[in-house]
Order: sequence, then structure tokens, then C-alpha cells
Amino acid sequence: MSEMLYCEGCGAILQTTDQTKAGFIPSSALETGNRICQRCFRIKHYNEVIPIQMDEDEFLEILHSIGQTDNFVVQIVDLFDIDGTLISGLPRFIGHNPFILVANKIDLFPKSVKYEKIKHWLRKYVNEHGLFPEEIFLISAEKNIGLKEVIHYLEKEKGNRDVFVVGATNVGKSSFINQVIQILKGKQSHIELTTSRYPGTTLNVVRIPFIDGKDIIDTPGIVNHKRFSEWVGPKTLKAILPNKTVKPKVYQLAGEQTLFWGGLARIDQVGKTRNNFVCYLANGISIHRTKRENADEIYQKHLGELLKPPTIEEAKQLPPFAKHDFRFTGRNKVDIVISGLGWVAVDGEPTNIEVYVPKGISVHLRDALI
Ligand SMILES: Nc1nc2c(ncn2[C@@H]2O[C@H](COP(=O)(O)OP(=O)(O)O)[C@@H](O)[C@H]2O)c(=O)[nH]1
Ligand SMILES: [Mg+2]
Repeated sequence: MSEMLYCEGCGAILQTTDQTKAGFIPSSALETGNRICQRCFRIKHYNEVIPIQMDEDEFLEILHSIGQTDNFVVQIVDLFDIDGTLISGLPRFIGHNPFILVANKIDLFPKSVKYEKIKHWLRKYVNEHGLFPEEIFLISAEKNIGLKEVIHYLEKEKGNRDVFVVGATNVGKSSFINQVIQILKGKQSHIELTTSRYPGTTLNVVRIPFIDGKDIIDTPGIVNHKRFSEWVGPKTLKAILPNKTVKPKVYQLAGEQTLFWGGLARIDQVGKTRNNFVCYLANGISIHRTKRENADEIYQKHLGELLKPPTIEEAKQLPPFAKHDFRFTGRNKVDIVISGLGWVAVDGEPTNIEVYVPKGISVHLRDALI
């Protein structure tokens, strides 16, 4: 190949020599004018994935280069995993460039939630993490909610700048750009970035003509190794990522009880108190309530069967449980967040709570979101 060609789905440099490396395309396909690598083709048509390791240094270089010129930045976070997908170090990378925060996947929240309340909560939360976006938007890239507002804002405020879309892996960056281009150009656009539930789908920057001769630019995601989605096998991944509005599951616990979220997490109420535990997680994960004193035995006997996901095979790939201790003061409602899996909103009397998740996954407390 003389000139360099890039995959229109993931941004990798197209090559015809090594099937195991990014950007491979059979030469026959390339000759007929195709500009989609084999990996993107398979993700799109068969929902199959061929894992390719993204070089993290290469990626940080991309991010740093954003800060060296005049750009407008859109940071996307996943509303279902805010803590796991917020990049609080963003200003370090983008310098003085302005940015907005676009919180995606609002379609997963119960219909009754008040957008203004969530936005208010988010603003406070990101401010506390040292981020001061120009504006915050709640959207669903998939269900086309709130996209027009973002486009209007960009049209008005971006000035003579390219727009870089950044964020953690899997927050919906590519889905967002596909939808924006669809709204702006309709069927004229033949461009479709590859999207999938597997982290690491986009491999390089992809420039797409946007407004006023400027581009909108897709980027690979930053990997956060403390999220569930970075640890589990494909079957478990499918089960834990919600694809529909999440139905909160309410448990009234009356002392020394345990909730298992499949075999992925165990939440213990320690002490003889009365509490409400409202669980927000993918509808397909079954919750199993038991007496705390029996929890160990049930876990040993039934992991991968009664307690699933994970499947028995995929359970073997997960690290053993590690314990996280929390004190619920009873003063105001809190969420205990398990990164990439969901959260439990706790209300009621003061109590201690123990959470067990595979070692390496982040668990923490926050003010209740809903
Ligand atoms: N429920 C829901 N899922 C979404 C939405 N946007 C994207 N996704 C899903 O999130 C996953 C990652 O999307 P992708 O665009 O590839 O994310 P990227 O890695 O940030 O580019 C895919 O499985 C998408 O179907 C949304 O608005 N709602
Ligand atoms: Mg992507």
C-alpha cells in the first residue's frame, strides 16, 4: 500500500499483511474500495470481537495533543457508571480548551427521574472532582434523547474549532458521533463508526467533517481498570450491561441479611437494623436474599448456578472477593456504588454494611443520585 488508509469504523491504519494486528483487511476487499477493517466488519455483522490491545501511551499522546492546539472538547460519561467513567484529570490533558460534559444512557434511568435534579447532582459531583464544564447535558445516544440541544450548543459555542469527543471506554462516544452526524446529514452520510459493548472498539482518532469546515473527532477510550466491564468475560459482560430502563428492586431488610447480585457482588447488612436497600442494576441479574450466617456456604456451593452471572467458567477468571466496609449513618440516603455493575441506595437506621466484590473493582459511597 503506498498511501496510508484508515479504517472508517475504528481509525486503525489499514494493512493487508497481519491478520492478528489492528487494521487488517483482506487485499481483495481493499481493492473493491472497502475501508472497513475485518475486525469492525465482524463486530458490525456478527457481534463478534477480536481483542486487540490498545497501547495506552499512544492513547495518552492523542489526549495530550488535544491540549496543544485550539479545540473544543466533549467529555462523555456513562450515567450508569459515573464514578467509573468520569475523567477527573481531564484539564491536565486538554489545557485551557473549553469542554462540556455529556452524560449518556439516560434511557436506562426510571422514567420518573427529574432531569434537573440529576443535572444539579452531577454539577455538584463533578465540581467536587475538580471539573468545571461549560455546560452539562443528559442524553441517550441510542434513543436520540437530548442530542439536538448538544448540537445547538456546539453550533453556537464551538467557534472555529474542531470538536474532540473523549471519555472512558464504552461510554458511547462513537454512538454519540454517529447520531450527531445522522441528525446533521441524514442519509447523505455513509459514515458509521463501529460501536460495541466491548471496551476498546475504537483504536485511533477518526476525523469526520462536522460544521463550518471543522471536524468532529472520535477517540479511543481511557481504560479504567476498576470497572467490572474491564474484568469479566463476554457472557457476563452481556448480562451486566443494562440494555433497557432499569427497574429498581426494593428490599426491606430486618437485620443480619445478605443480598447476592448473581455471584458478582455480595452486600451484607451488619447488625439488627431495619433498612431499605434499593438495587439499581441490569434487570437480568437475579438478586438472592439470604441470612448473613448462611451466605458463605451458599456462595461456595452455588456460584455460577443459583448465583449467576457469572457462568461457572467465567467465574474462574474473576479474582476472589475482597471486602469493603461502610458505615451508614442514617442521616441521609446514600448510594453504595459498585463500578460498572450498579448501585444500592440505602435508607433507614444507622448500620454497618459490608460489600464483597472481585478484588480490584472499586466500591464507594456517594450521596443518593435518585
Ligand atoms: N442504553 C444505552 N446504551 C448505549 C447508549 N449509547 C451507547 N450505548 C451502548 O454502549 C456501548 C458502547 O458504545 P460505543 O459507542 O461503542 O462506546 P465508545 O467506546 O465510548 O465509543 C454499546 O454497547 C452501545 O450500544 C445509550 O444512549 N443508551
Ligand atoms: Mg468508540
